[in-house]
Amino acid sequence: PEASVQLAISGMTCVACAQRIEKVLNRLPGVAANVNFATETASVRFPAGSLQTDDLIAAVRRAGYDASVQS
Ligand code: 9UX
Repeated sequence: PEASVQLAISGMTCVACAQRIEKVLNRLPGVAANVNFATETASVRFPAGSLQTDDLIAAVRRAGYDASVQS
């Protein structure tokens, strides 16, 4: 089943940072991500059967930023 999560992203200093993170997330199979630089958030839809929220966060961290689940 498809799940969705809203992430708070930190460490973005320009609009290209958001595009970078979006690419990194969208490279994961089945993921559809939208990163908003202004609000420092990411809306992510992902296949819950093969990925977990932690996988999304790990991908963001590997790219040099940080992410946490937005409550
Ligand atoms: Mo521009 Mo954002 O180099 O790191 S992509 S500041």
